[in-house]
Amino acid sequence: MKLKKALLVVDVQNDFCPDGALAIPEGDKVVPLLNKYIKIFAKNKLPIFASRDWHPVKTKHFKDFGGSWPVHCIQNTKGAAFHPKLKLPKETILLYKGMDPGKDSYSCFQAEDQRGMSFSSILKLFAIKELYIGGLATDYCVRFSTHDALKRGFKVKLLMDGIKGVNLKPGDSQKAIREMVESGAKKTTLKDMPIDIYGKKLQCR
Ligand code: VGL
Ligand code: ZN
Repeated sequence: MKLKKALLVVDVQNDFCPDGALAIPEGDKVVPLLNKYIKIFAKNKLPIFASRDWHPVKTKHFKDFGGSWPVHCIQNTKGAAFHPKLKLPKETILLYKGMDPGKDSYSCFQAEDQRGMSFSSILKLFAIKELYIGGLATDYCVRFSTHDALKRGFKVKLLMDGIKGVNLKPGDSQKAIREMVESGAKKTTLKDMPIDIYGKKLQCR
């Protein structure tokens, strides 16, 4: 069966890249790979979503207010901007998450577009059945988004060459990957993509 696919690029923002406020080791390494996935989806006229962690100045998500994290991805700051080398086409659907000052939210299923439409409503509108998920961080937003997607009945392809983790504890990312796969996510890499630049068209309704 051919399922309608979409790409979800998670939180590829300056603060999650080297020199950022919550730097993920080699976080920026995903950028050229994700740009290739973006090109494939754009060529095939399939939806591309890009989320941003988008926090208010005061939130329980931050250490200063009882949470786990240094201050990062404050709305409309350079730290919250996409990595400058990430090439998002103008049709990209932008998602925002983490605006609630009262709680942590890591999943893109708690994200919304600029008009306040939830990610799941948009997926429904486009009749998307399968999500290709990459970005940052493997052990947080990618993990929570993947589990939520699977719980809601979406198929998930995890972009193994397009994810990097925080690893607060060593091995967190490996554990996250193992759990995502156990829950039904399938691993994929760029060279597995049935893409036109490799001589085959991406099959899709
Ligand atoms: C994230 C840590 C803190 C994420 C967000 O999007 O993965 N991680 N805030
Ligand atoms: Zn955050």
